[in-house]
Amino acid sequence: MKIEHVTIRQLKMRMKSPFVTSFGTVQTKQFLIVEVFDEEGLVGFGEGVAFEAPWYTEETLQTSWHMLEDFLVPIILKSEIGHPSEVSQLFSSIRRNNMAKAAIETAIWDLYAKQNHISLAKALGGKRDSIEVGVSIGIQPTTEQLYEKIDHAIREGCKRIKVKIKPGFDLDLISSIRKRYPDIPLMADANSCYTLNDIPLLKSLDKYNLLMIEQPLAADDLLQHAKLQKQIQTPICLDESICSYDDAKTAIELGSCRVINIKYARVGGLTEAKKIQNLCEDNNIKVWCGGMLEAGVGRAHAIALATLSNFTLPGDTLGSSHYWEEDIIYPEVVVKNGLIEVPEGVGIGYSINQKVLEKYTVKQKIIMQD
Ligand code: OSB
Ligand code: MG
Repeated sequence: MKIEHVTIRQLKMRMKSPFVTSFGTVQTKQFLIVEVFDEEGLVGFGEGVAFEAPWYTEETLQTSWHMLEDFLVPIILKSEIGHPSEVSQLFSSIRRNNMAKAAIETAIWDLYAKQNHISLAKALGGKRDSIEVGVSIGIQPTTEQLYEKIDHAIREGCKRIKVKIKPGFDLDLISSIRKRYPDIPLMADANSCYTLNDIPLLKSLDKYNLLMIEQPLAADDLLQHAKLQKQIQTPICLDESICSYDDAKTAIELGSCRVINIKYARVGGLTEAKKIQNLCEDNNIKVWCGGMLEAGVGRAHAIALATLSNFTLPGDTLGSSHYWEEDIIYPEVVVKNGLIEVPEGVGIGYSINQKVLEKYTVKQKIIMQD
């Protein structure tokens, strides 16, 4: 395929409630939507999910825009692409910047699926017609508010509950949740806020029967995670540490984790995400699909990814209305009894609500072949 032109948009949308982690808070969410057009006028959509500040990875909204405009889009416009799985290779001269790469790589996957009249899930080799959903609850101002969120998630049928922890909001928090909800499938996400000095604390979490603890240590601490996993029973799930297939391979070889949270954006796109899920499948590492508080386009890509065979655990991919008053896609993503039905339509399987898209666009640029 040949890409005829590309549009990059920056959108600004307000989330229903702020999302707080050990390092940052997001409420007004700015993100990118990339549209790739072929010569017939078909269009594929991708979402750039980097936040405004680099607390989750080193990328930001602005670095993504810069990478796309000045490097990634020009490469795409001058290439003949046989299959979307070739795109990450085209970007091999550009280091990291995975979320920027994923924004356009996923758009090309969507376009490819549309050109071939199949769903993105099918194009990826997906095996499921529905996916299981969990909830990720940010740090709450009070324990009462946290309980309210948990109660709500249980009522909605969420298949597992993840709570964010940070120093000072960890042991007592988990202990009181367990007292109140002895049997819920519960896990904790630390977003890298502990060090090996916290081994005693992390060990004492073992008695609360957590499904896993997500990213307890720093993103580049694969060796330390391996040391920690030897000393705690709770399975470690890596998130920020896994930015590529090679990272996953190293982590598995070292024994740094038993579970991986795969986010296509963090690893540079759907092709790399698929390679990681295959590697994990061959090595008995469980995986699930993480979230980046996406709007509809990014959410649709995550849903398609989660149909692959090794995504056996519920992901952080709730419905549109959990995050937004109105989404940029229709129909919106809906969760029923903790499940999302995978759409059967072509490409991402959801249509773009052009009016809503325009309404929240704060900046846009069309880049043509020269
Ligand atoms: O660590 O998984 C994370 C949100 C933003 C950045 C990092 C993370 C998260 C979440 C929420 O946990 C996932 C979601 O609901 O989209
Ligand atoms: Mg995480």
